[in-house]
Amino acid sequence: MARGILLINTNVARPPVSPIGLEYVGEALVEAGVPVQVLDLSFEADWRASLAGELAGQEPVVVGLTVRNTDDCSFASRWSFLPWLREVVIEVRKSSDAPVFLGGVGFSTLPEPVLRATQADGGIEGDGEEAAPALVNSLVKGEDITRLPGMVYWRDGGVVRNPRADVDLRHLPVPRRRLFDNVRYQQLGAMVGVETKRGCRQKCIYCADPVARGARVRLRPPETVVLELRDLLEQGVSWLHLCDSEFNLPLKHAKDVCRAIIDSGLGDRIRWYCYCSPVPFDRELARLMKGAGCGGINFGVDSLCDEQLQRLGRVHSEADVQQLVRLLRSERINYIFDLLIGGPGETEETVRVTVDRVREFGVSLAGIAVGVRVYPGTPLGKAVAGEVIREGLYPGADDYEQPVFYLSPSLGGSAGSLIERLVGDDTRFLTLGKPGEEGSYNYAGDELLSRLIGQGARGAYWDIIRRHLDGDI
Ligand code: B12
Repeated sequence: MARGILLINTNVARPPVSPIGLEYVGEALVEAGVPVQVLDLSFEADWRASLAGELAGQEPVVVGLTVRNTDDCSFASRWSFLPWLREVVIEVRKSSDAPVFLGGVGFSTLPEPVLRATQADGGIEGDGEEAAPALVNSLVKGEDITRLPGMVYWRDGGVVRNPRADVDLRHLPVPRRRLFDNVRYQQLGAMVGVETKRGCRQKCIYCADPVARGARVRLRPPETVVLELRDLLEQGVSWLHLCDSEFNLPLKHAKDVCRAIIDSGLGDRIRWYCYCSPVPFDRELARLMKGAGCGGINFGVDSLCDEQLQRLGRVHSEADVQQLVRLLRSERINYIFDLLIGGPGETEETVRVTVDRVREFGVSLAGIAVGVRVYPGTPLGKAVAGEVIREGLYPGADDYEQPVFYLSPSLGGSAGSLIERLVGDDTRFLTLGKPGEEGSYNYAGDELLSRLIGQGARGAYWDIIRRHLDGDI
């Protein structure tokens, strides 16, 4: 391959998630005139042979791997994907002398630990649309890459991280979405991703989003979102998942995007799912979202106990959530509430209050994750680094190459049995357990979910699990 790049999707979890991040980078590279080759390991039965075949007789300037997930973020399984990524890096090096560079939201969340664990040559932190073409051009010209924004590289055995440069989404061309086989992803039950913005200015103490994407919110013009949706639909892709961390932040943008979809006539031809914050969420938004094809919403509720919500840095209250439930019910919106149990200050009492209120408010479906993933750079990570928090860490936070979790010491070893006791056999609760466990909504390798999809089930994975537990499928 002449002076180009080989992009490899390393996310092989089932049910699958299409590699939107790598596709956006790839389309930007094509736009910049860089020869692009892609290899999607998600579809390769013998990935070593496919990799060797792809590299045979080729001399790419660089090989780019996307690192979407560092692990499954479940305290119950603590399944790290870094050993797998290390294997891919080793395998690439058997067939090529090209440097191996990493990128992706998982990489951007933990750049140094991921680089150390995989021993790749470097990586790009944050947005890839401008950084990847800059990297290839610098390598082609033999220029120094250590000055490029977002570059993460080795120097004298240490890892150096250059400040990130956020792309202005208003000026990006509409991605063509033709580098990866999104139709095949959809056939395997994936909801194909689309973004409407990047960045989040909320201050939730555990969340890595402001770390990985920045705290400045950058909006895509709604018309370009619609053009991308229309193009995907013309290719046969109609099941979608928005990749915004919270679709309703800011509220006006969410409404503008929905109105643009409705005005374009796409609302009843596509079905999409998304994440939302419990506030701000009003009736107008609910109606617009439905009209624009929204099939279900995953709300990051975390807790239904005000003191705990404040400790987590959340801005909503239990009263806001109660009001939200009424609104969702009256507008017949399909939803799940994500609960996060075990943060700093959590006690058996605050957990009991939360579980009781799920029933009292009449919440139709709630997913419970026990144990908070700790990331450096978040308020929680900083409290751990500053030794403000010393207990409740699993394993210790001196080794971020392992997934690190925090669990409030006052719950300690009894958290699992406490949840079992409080929830009983109430099927309105799912738990973030190991992939494939009955009632678990861990999607990183869920055979039951894959089987249900194989039998024709479609939609958000939590919705498929819910319908299965209800005996509908
Ligand atoms: C939407 C979403 C989902 C949807 C996916 C639907 C879909 N079709 O995409 C669903 C609900 C299915 C889902 C599931 C899971 N998810 Co999820 N998800 C997200 C979310 C909100 C968006 C990800 C995304 O696509 N972003 C948009 C793209 C464009 O951005 P990007 O990938 O970062 O790519 C950019 C750059 O990173 C860079 N880049 C990307 N690749 C490369 C490669 C190179 C070489 C370079 C140079 C640059 C580069 O350029 C791109 C463009 O600028 C993120 C949180 C977030 N805000 O990012 C979590 C997130 C990625 N998910 C996460 C997790 C843990 C999971 C699950 C494992 C949970 C579980 N146990 O079930 C599963 C995994 C499923 C799977 N098979 O992978 C974590 C990963 C954290 C970590 N430590 O790695 C995140 C970060 C959320 C969080 N903070 O906890 N998820």
